[in-house]
Amino acid sequence: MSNELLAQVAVALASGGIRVVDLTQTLSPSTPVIGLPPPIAPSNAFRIEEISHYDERGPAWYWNNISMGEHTGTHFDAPVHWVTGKDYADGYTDTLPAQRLVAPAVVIDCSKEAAADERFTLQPDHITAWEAKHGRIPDGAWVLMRTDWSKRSDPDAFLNMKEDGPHSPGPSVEAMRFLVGQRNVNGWGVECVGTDHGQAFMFEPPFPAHNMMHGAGKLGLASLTNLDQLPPTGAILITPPLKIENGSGSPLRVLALVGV
Ligand code: 23J
Ligand code: MN
Repeated sequence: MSNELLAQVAVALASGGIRVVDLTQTLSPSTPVIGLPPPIAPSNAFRIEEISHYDERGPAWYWNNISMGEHTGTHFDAPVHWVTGKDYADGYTDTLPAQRLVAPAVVIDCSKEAAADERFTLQPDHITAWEAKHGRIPDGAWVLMRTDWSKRSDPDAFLNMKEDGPHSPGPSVEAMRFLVGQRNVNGWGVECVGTDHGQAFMFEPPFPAHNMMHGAGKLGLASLTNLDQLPPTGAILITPPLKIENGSGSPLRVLALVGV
């Protein structure tokens, strides 16, 4: 049976019956990086240096050296990223079960709310209203918060740092408590620079998406784009992070399979 299913998937991929949507932002030196106030240590931006470009340094080849913080651009948050997830032996980039890296996704469209209020906070009510329309969030599914925030191409507008911290949408403590306690999700994904609300440093507990999701062994995806090209249910995400030894996360390519 599963061989037949895969054969059908192969035909659909070849014929365009399954569309592959790229949910990844291009990685460049101007890719925005999360800003945390001193004395908190900063994360390095993406750097790229040419090794050779079909020249005297390497006559027939082009390649680069790259470096960056693990949490740069479109990236994966592993459970051990947060202190609440530190004891998951299978919570590192190199120990996560591969089975969790291909999973269904649901998309909660908050684009109108985020356009009206750049500090829009997702509540459990929004999730249950979504479920009343689209059905219960399936076990093992990613929950993705669409805000159209990725359409902010200017890095300053994307980070939207103000005197009282970043103004960007994200989930409430109660929304995270609901998804972690009442549903069996694979993880939580967003379009903003991090999985938490811009003001989440002031929430109780602080950074609930990180604190509660990773505390429950769940995964995170940040700086996603093209969520407006996904259906509310039915997409399948392919999200393998780099297999960094003892890694807390990594930049990655996120692909969605979508039925046409
Ligand atoms: C470290 C501290 C706070 C936050 C983050 C990292 C992230 O958003 C991240 O990329 O994991 S909020
Ligand atoms: Mn991160």
